[in-house]
Amino acid sequence: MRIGISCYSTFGGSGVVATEVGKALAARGHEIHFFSPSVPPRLVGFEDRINFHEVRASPYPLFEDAPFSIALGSKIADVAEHHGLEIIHAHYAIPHAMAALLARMALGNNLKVVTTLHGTDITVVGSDPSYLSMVKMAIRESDGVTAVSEYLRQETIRLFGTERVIDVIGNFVEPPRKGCPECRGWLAPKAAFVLTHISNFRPVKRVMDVLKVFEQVRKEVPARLVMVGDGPDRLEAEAYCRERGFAAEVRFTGKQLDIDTVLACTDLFLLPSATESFGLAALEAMGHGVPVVASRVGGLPEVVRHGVDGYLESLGDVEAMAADVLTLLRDEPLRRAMGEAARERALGTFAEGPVVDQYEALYRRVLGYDEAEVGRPAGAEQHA
Ligand code: GMT
Repeated sequence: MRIGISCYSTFGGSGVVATEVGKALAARGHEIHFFSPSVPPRLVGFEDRINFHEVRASPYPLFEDAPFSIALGSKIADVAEHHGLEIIHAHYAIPHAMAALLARMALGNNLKVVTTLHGTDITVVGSDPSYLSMVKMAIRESDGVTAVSEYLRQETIRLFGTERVIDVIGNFVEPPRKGCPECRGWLAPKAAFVLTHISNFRPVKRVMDVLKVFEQVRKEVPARLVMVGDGPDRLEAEAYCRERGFAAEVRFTGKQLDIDTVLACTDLFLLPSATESFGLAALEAMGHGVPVVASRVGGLPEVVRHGVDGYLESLGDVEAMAADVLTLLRDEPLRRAMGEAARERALGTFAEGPVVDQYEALYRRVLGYDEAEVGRPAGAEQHA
């Protein structure tokens, strides 16, 4: 198949998932065209059948903001026409799904649109009155819609009152690369435990809860906290560590592409988010055999099993989270058993192959490949 993928080029999970799905599809023989304002961080290296199209909205004195959605729709339509794209897969509804629908219109309906809902495109921004009608329209008009968890599927139905079929296709992790033996020494003294948090430091991630949990833990056991990522709440977080006198025990690394190296040095992962449709960062930690302590919100219970791969506590209950962390740090056999269960779950239930199979099956369904042997678009034979 010839497939377009539009996504954000930030470090966020939706861009990561879109890039990894595209790479896996290319490895299976499909032709992939990525659309984004810049190269997504995980799209490194030169690989066969992978193409990248930079999307730029030209400025004009009349525009308050250059209209990115129109530039994206235009680029998709152009590439679809000249490269014979059959499908455009929009990751994150705003504005990718609307731009894909515009491109489909421009092409006289000669393009199928699949939209993957990732979370805040529904739960936070999507339900904002300034976007609601358009997100609703995108869900209704896409040829296929997926949500990354059952929670997100149900939230979409609740918030948008849609009756359309939404397939749940979860996220995945690849087996982690080996860590770097010296790195642990850079992060913590020999006897200290390493706790890690990875996010975009937006209010929804509740980074102050991460610090409050750590503040309690450090009083009981030697530990270091690694804060990976960047975003609006970083300054407040750094100031808090200084004011409370434990700044030397917290390392703010900023954005990191190589999270495998950090996770390979980690004893426990913290994710106390206000909401999380899936929690890809938690799954990535689990892939490294790292147990997770998180809030019991959104789709997190579909990823982390309470008492098996880690612990889930009520939103904002930093006391309970700190107690869980201490239980795990003080009981090495328990920590190892939970880490092993987490690794098995991540690399088994959330393995790449079955997830990519589901996306491929969805594309075939929207293209009608399974119904009609005759009249399939040219080039489809090798994937029949
Ligand atoms: O948090 C965001 O708004 C960013 C978004 C993203 O682009 O990474 O995250 C969402 O998509 C991820 C990938 O599917 C999920 O793992 C995250 O749980 C989800 N974030 C939220 O629901 C807060």
